[in-house]
Amino acid sequence: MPHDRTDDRTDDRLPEPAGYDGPVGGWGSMRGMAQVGRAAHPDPGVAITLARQNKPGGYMCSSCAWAKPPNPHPAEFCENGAKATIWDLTTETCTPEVMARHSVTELATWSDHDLEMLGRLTHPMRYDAESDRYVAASWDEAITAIAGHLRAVDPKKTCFYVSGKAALEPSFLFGLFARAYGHMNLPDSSNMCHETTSVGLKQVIGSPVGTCVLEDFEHCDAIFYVGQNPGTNSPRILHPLQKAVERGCTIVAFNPLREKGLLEFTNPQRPVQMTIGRRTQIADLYFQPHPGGDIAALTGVAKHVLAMERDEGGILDHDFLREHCHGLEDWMAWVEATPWADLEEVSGLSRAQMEEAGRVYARAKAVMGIYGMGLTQHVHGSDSIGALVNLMLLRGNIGRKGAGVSPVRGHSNVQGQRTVGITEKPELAPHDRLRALFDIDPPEEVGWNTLAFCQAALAGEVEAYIGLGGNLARAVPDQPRVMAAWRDIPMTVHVATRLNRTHLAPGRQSWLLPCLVRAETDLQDSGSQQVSVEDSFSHIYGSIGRRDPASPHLWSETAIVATLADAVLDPNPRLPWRAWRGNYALIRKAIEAVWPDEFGNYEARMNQPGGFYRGNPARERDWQTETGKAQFTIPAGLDATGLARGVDAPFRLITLRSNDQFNTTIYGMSDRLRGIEGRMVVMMAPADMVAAGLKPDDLVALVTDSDDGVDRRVQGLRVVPYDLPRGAVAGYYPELNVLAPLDRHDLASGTPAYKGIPVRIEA
Ligand SMILES: Nc1nc2c(c(=O)[nH]1)N[C@H]1C(S)=C(S)[C@@H](COP(=O)(O)OP(=O)(O)OC[C@H]3O[C@@H](n4cnc5c(=O)[nH]c(N)nc54)[C@H](O)[C@@H]3O)O[C@H]1N2
Ligand SMILES: Nc1nc2c(c(=O)[nH]1)N[C@H]1C(S)=C(S)[C@@H](COP(=O)(O)OP(=O)(O)OC[C@H]3O[C@@H](n4cnc5c(=O)[nH]c(N)nc54)[C@H](O)[C@@H]3O)O[C@H]1N2
Ligand SMILES: [Mo]
Repeated sequence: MPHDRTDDRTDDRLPEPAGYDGPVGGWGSMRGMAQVGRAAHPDPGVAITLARQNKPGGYMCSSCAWAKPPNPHPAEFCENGAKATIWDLTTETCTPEVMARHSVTELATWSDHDLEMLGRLTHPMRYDAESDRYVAASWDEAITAIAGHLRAVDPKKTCFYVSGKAALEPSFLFGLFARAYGHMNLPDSSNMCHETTSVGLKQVIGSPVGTCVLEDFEHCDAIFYVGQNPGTNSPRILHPLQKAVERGCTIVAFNPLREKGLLEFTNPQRPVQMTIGRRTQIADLYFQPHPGGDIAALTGVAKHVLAMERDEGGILDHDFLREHCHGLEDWMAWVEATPWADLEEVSGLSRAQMEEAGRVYARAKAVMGIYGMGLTQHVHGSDSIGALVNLMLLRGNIGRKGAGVSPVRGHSNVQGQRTVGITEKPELAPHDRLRALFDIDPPEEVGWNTLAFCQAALAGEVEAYIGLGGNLARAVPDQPRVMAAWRDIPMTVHVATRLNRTHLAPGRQSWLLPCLVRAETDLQDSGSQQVSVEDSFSHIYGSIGRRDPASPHLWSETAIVATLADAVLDPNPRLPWRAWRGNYALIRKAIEAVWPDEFGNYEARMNQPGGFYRGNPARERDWQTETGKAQFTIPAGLDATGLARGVDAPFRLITLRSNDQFNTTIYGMSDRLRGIEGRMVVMMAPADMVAAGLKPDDLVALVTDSDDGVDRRVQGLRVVPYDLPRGAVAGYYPELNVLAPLDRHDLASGTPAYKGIPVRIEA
């Protein structure tokens, strides 16, 4: 039977869960920005950049991938977008002199926060094994050495990684360079993130990306909000959510943790609210499933919708189901055969709760399904997306106004990188057109994604790694094992803005290539350059930087990629790397030539207010699936963790983000919205603490429950009582990446199961 948590909440013998009394926006968010501002010592011009942030003709925030509305607020940025800009525009510099003072072995003992606090990288640097230090080098030296190595090794044993920040122009060139050179080993940060969407959503509706646009928020009557934390990870979504709520839209949240952003919000853009402190309650219904309980929970909701159809009729959209869907009968038979007791046991919700959500769903004319990492980062993540889509299909909630599925993307251009060819799968890139346009011969076998690359590194099969941003050896599962293997890679190259832990596992030859951030002026032969990015709603925007670069030695990502490609590849007049480097409009012309339908009139349209929409067939109910229809899914298992209750480890660990970090970039130690200070913590249900004889602030170790012989443990974690279901524990990424086994991942897409890790607690 599901555990009734209301008893816990009223039981005053239990420790009081941590929490935050203030609202999400409002003055608290202002203070959060100011703290990072003080610590990061930004350039005084940062205020001007913030005023232009996310507006036409301005600079597009490099933090999350939320939309940039056509009619922006006076200050169209959030607490965490401001932090990202302030962080990028620090006046602190990590020069060769600074690096001369610390060996790499010493730096490896520093925290992630302290490493990045050294400031912006200013010079190209080479790792010198003898002194165990990074030392200054010239660009010429770096390019010559890197190109020499690449020309000497088997391209199929090299890897070009992209973290989701790099804009469309450098990403397109990077993918083209890889294919011309001879490989498709193009892992992307999205392999750890929304790859589940790229594969799982594609399977069921034929689209690897969401079907919603910003206007849908003005027309929906209900939003099912599953496994995403808007207050921290996409705060600007709170504006349309707030407006929707004020219009009468019902928000139904599914999240094991009570997340402040989903509970209430004060809009810092509305001065009246700021002064009188009026808060909008966001979620009307807040359900706390077990980690991995969503397949069962959403199936329970659907089961009730089917029951309502039987009892009342007129609930299902029969025309839509007949014309547009495949697999309904089989799926219905499976739902009928799945007992409520199983759905309750696995989801952790009561039948009454699932029925309540079912009634909201059935009464709403248009429903949006919004989701994030709580759905994607599971062993059955793709099936979890399938379960959400099953529910949406019942009433034709895909492909019409105010309805649809909306994955909230991570990095600011992570979706766009896929659009312009960053993929290890040949069928996802138009190779025929690439052949015809550029006279190259792209390989036709599948390359490495992040998982395959880690496995290749562990097997000692990698000859060279180039990272266009990111902190890959810190972000992956089984982090210490993978990091140790990196040191054996013959050459590692990092295009980066700040020092991070991956740089401290230098390969036998290793280079740091410092680049501009998006807010900085990018001057090339033809003048100051723009770049462009794509958001979660498939809208593409131009972005221009106007701050002075942190150092005169910085190159843009585009210049670095183009120069390297030019040095590595044999001359080919169809690949004018130097001209591309000199004028990014020519790169956009090339992108337009490859994808004319999506990018027609690119140059002119990217600067229009709200950017331009590249279209999505599923939004028009054109289903590019195997059957040509939207597909009902019967999941491989009811429990998305793939674990068995009562048999596997007693606790399921969720690793997630605090309000003071952007992935592995740690701005500070305070998780304001959860009322938690410090990062080495484990959040636990008060009743579980009592059952285990633990008190707040006790120190414990988490140990992964696995039988593969690897000892995965993290010690010194402070116990924090928190409002989450019994049996669930939570803590911060990347400190807990030690605990995630590499071989636990979404079965369809390889996305690591960073949520629902089986763990034990030891004193
Ligand atoms: N400020 C800031 N913004 C960011 C980032 C950042 O680090 N900082 N990172 C960016 C990136 S790359 C990404 S991908 C996104 C990530 O944004 P999110 O998708 O919000 O990612 P997480 O912080 O991992 O939080 C996942 C949420 O899912 C919940 N959850 C965990 N397990 C389950 C489950 O089994 N079921 C359900 N229903 N919920 C669950 C957690 O409690 C948490 O609220 O944010 C992007 N934006
Ligand atoms: N346990 C656990 N692990 C996770 C996750 C989780 O929820 N739990 N989430 C996963 C997810 S969703 C993601 S997306 C990955 C993130 O993985 P990555 O994208 O690889 O990591 P980031 O922390 O975003 O990378 C930060 C580094 O990027 C560099 N950088 C910053 N800005 C720029 C720039 O403008 N240009 C260039 N060239 N470099 C720049 C800086 O050097 C900085 O140190 O982590 C994954 N790992
Ligand atoms: Mo992500």
